[in-house]
Amino acid sequence: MDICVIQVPSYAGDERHPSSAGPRRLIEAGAMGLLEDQGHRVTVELAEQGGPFRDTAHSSAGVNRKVATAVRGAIAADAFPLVLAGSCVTAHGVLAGFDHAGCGIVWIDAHGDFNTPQTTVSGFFPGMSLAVITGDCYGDYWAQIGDSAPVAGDVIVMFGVREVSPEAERERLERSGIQVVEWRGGRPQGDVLATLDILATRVGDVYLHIDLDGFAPEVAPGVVDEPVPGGLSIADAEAIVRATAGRFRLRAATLATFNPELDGDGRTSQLALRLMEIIGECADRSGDRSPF
Ligand SMILES: [Mn+2]
Repeated sequence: MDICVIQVPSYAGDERHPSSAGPRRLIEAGAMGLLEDQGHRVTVELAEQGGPFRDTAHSSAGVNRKVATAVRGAIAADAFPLVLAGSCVTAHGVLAGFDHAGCGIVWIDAHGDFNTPQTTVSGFFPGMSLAVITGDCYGDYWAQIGDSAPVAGDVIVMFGVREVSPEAERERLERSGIQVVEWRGGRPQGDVLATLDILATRVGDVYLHIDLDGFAPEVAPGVVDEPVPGGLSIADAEAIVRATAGRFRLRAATLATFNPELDGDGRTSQLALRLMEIIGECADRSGDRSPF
C-alpha cells in the first residue's frame, strides 16, 4: 500500500507551541522506515502555517486548508493519509479533504473536545474540535477549509474519555448521539466491540483520530494537556485499531498532541511509532471487508 505521512507542525495553527516539533521528531525517530519495512511505499507532506500566527481560528483555517489539500492529493493517488499533528483541530483539515458523507469517526481522547463557545470555560479552540465536526459551532471557519458537511453524532464513537468539563459539555455529549466509552482506572466503562458493532450497522468507512492524551500517563507522558490518569494501554489501542480495521474501510488516521518536550525517556514517541506500525498493518487490509 502507499502511505502519505502528512506532518502538521502546529498547535491550532500556532507553530511556536512545543507540540509543533512532534511530527518531525517522529520522522527522525524512524517512522518512515517502520512503514517501509512493512512493504509500504511512503511519501511525506508538510502542512505548514507559512506566515505569522494571527489568531487561532484564522491560523487553524490556513493550516487546515493545506492539510485538506494534502489529504485530497493522497487519496487521489490511492495513498492512505496518515497525519501527525500538534492538536486535534487538524481533524477539520483531514475530513475537509474528502467526501466524508457515510464516513464515521472513531475518536480516542481523554477529553470530550465537545465544547462550544457557549459552554467552554477555557476558551481553548482544540476543546471544541469535535463540536465543529458535528456542526455545532464555527461552521464558517470549517467551510473555508473544504468539505464541511457535519458528521452526525450517531456515527461517532469515542474511547478513553475521562475528563469532561464543564458539566454542560457532558450534557452536550449525552444529547449528541455520540457513543462514548469512558475509561476509568485503565479500564473501559463499556463494551468496545459492541460499540463498534453498532457503528458498523450505520457506516462502512471510518476516520480514525487518536489524541495521545487518551492513553495512560505511564505510556504517554509527552502530551499537550496535563496527562489524565487511568487511560488506554498500548494493548487497548491495538485492540481498538484492529477491531476498527476489521469492521470498516479506514479512510485516514491522525495521531495528535505529541509534545516531545515532556517526553523525557521517549516513551510517548515509542507509543506513537507503535501506533503508526499498527495502523500501517491494519489500513492495508481494512478495505477487504465490508459490514454490508
Ligand atoms: Mn483531543
